[in-house]
Amino acid sequence: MARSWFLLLPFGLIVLLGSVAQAAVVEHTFNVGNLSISLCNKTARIITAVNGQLPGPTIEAREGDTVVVHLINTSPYNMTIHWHGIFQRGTPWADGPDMVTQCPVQPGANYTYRFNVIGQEGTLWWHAHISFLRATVYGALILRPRGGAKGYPFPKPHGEKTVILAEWWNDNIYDLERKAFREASTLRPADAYTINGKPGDSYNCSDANQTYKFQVRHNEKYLLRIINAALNTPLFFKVANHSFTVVGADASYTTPYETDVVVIAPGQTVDALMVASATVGRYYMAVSPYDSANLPNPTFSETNGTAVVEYVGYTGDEQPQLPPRTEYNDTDTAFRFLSNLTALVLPGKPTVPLSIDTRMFVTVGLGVSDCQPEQLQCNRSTTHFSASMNNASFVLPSTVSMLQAHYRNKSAGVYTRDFPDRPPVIFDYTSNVSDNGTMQYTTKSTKVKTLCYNETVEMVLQNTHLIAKESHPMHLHGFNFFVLAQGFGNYNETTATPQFNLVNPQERNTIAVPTGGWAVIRFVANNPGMWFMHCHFDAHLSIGLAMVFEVKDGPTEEASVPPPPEDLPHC
Ligand SMILES: *[C@@H]1O[C@H](CO)[C@@H](O)[C@H](O)[C@H]1NC(C)=O
Ligand SMILES: *[C@@H]1O[C@H](CO)[C@@H](O)[C@H](O)[C@H]1NC(C)=O
Ligand SMILES: *[C@@H]1O[C@H](CO)[C@@H](O)[C@H](O)[C@H]1NC(C)=O
Ligand SMILES: *[C@@H]1O[C@H](CO)[C@@H](O)[C@H](O)[C@H]1NC(C)=O
Ligand SMILES: *[C@@H]1O[C@H](CO)[C@@H](O)[C@H](O)[C@H]1NC(C)=O
Ligand SMILES: *[C@@H]1O[C@H](CO)[C@@H](O)[C@H](O)[C@H]1NC(C)=O
Ligand SMILES: *[C@@H]1O[C@H](CO)[C@@H](O)[C@H](O)[C@H]1NC(C)=O
Ligand SMILES: *[C@@H]1O[C@H](CO)[C@@H](O)[C@H](O)[C@H]1NC(C)=O
Ligand SMILES: *[C@@H]1O[C@H](CO)[C@@H](O)[C@H](O)[C@H]1NC(C)=O
Ligand SMILES: *[C@@H]1O[C@H](CO)[C@@H](O)[C@H](O)[C@H]1NC(C)=O
Ligand SMILES: *[C@@H]1O[C@H](CO)[C@@H](O)[C@H](O)[C@H]1NC(C)=O
Ligand SMILES: *[C@@H]1O[C@H](CO)[C@@H](O)[C@H](O)[C@H]1NC(C)=O
Ligand SMILES: [Cu+2]
Repeated sequence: MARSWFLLLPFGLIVLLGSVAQAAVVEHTFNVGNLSISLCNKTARIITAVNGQLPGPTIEAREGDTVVVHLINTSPYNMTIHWHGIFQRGTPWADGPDMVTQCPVQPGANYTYRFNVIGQEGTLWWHAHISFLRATVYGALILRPRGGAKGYPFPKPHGEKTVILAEWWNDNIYDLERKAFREASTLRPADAYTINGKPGDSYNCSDANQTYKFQVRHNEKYLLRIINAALNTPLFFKVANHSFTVVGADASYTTPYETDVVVIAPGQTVDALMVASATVGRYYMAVSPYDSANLPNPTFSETNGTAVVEYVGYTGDEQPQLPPRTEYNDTDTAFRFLSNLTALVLPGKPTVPLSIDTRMFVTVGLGVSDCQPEQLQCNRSTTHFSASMNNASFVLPSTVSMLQAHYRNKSAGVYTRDFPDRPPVIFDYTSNVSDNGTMQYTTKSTKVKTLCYNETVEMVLQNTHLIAKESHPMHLHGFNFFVLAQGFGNYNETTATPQFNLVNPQERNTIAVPTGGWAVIRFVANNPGMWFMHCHFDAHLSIGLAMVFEVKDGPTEEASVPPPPEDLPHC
């Protein structure tokens, strides 16, 4: 336990809570395999799922616990699991992204993920981090305070409800992805949005089993743990006749924020209190898409997913009420919600770094590139989509994981240390053409940004408008970051700096960079390893909207990448 004690020290939070609760080991076996399911279709089909469940099992732990998950892959596909939002300090081999921190667990093989939950409380989740299989391989990861629910920085709710939002395709998602890759085409929109694995009855699914039901008691207060597990779609979330008090996001407590709509991008979580204060009855909970591209003919599914909130004691059979619809292109509502959250400042919690060692300005967006050799059905006479950060379009290595190459000090042929701090060309990022095309044409590479242990980083994320402007949900592995400011248009340091929130900026692991706009984030590189940063739209990640931070070892053994676990999969 020597390592754990060292890791505890920087976190005054734990000292503050001063609980005598024993740290426990939370152990699960995840059998990833075929599940035959009939969802919104009388004909059953086979999906990939954990322990035959959709969503997969919920992991519940307390701050300070150790989580151990034995992954047994009986599916036909290569598999890895990512523990989204967990810092993995001291356990970088357990992070999970395919070919970044590990080779995949091949069909018939197994691997044990082991990590400690240190200094984190709130709602996180886990999901497959290989191909598009997270469409059906996902679940909640709930972190309670050491002393349990009485340790919340808000009055203990009467109950808690996990609300996992996702997208559902009627076809095999792996096959859809391979097809899109071979043809260099885009994935078609989902057939349904789901709440806790069920689409609800706005989709011609007459079967009552297709609607998830939440039971509540009149006047009781519930903590909703909302997770957006959708592959490609930010969502508006509402419950008819009810409003929310947001108390957390991405497992960081927030200043209580009152709202009747929650806006949540893929990869994000929101903890919100909801009082069952309406008339005893039945109400729809509904999710509908936020299409930040605001295209005249939206390419996404315009339907919405529903669940039912039913009051105990209600005996009627009226059709529940729907909440008022949020327009798919309502960027004002999205920005109001996403930009207004602030952190709940608690003694002992890390605060925003004020001195910066490394400043990066990173453009994020779409472009075009040549067909790759493996894209056999790619039409070579037409250009096709690519995505990039600072015009570098990321591809995964194929022979060894980046963390293995880093650990063995053998990066040659696996990655290069030249991820740029600036884009190659400065132009009007709100324009849909770059001055000479340089920012539109991208080439594939595996570039990392190397950081010294403990370096502080400020990154301006600037969305571009090339091909399309969109709100890209940028997710960083291994760290939370502080969001100092965000806005629309081109980032202007002179006007943005005075807006920086250095007092109580929201802390997140995924930032929905405003569409056609920018966001400024800061983090401390106090976690040695290889940490993926990428758009949490799988449709963009797969075409290169990613980079990796290589964080060097610190001065002590505890601040160094440990040897890999014995069962780490080989390629
Ligand atoms: C799982 O389903 C696939 C079809 O999607 C099938 O080819 C395979 O044999 C099944 N595997 C098992 C173990 O049933
Ligand atoms: C339902 O499943 C059948 C058999 O797989 C398929 O032919 C049909 O298109 C599906 N219906 C929908 C609405 O996806
Ligand atoms: C996990 O894999 C190892 C090595 O192949 C094997 O010996 C072991 O039986 C497997 N365990 C399970 C539970 O499948
Ligand atoms: C439901 O089915 C009807 C008739 O088959 C069709 O017109 C309608 O578009 C369907 N609605 C949805 C949301 O799929
Ligand atoms: C609905 O679910 C229940 C319980 O799982 C099951 O007994 C019943 O057969 C299902 N109904 C249909 C139409 O699938
Ligand atoms: C959900 O979709 C239906 C149409 O299928 C629409 O009538 C309703 O307004 C939508 N509700 C929300 C909350 O978006
Ligand atoms: C949203 O789209 C509708 C048409 O689909 C359009 O009338 C409206 O102006 C758009 N709103 C914004 C804010 O662009
Ligand atoms: C939230 O942000 C918007 C700007 O987008 C601002 O107008 C509004 O007053 C802020 N406050 C609240 C409580 O929404
Ligand atoms: C585009 O402009 C940049 C400078 O603005 C220059 O470095 C680059 O070579 C130009 N590229 C092409 C293809 O003209
Ligand atoms: C890393 O930063 C922390 C907080 O500023 C400091 O306490 C620690 O001594 C630093 N460690 C190293 C090796 O610089
Ligand atoms: C940034 O804002 C300042 C103050 O409004 C203005 O003078 C300057 O021209 C702007 N810079 C750019 C590059 O637009
Ligand atoms: C599965 O992983 C192995 C090891 O990395 C790799 O050789 C193989 O090509 C992968 N299979 C697929 C279908 O991607
Ligand atoms: Cu994106």
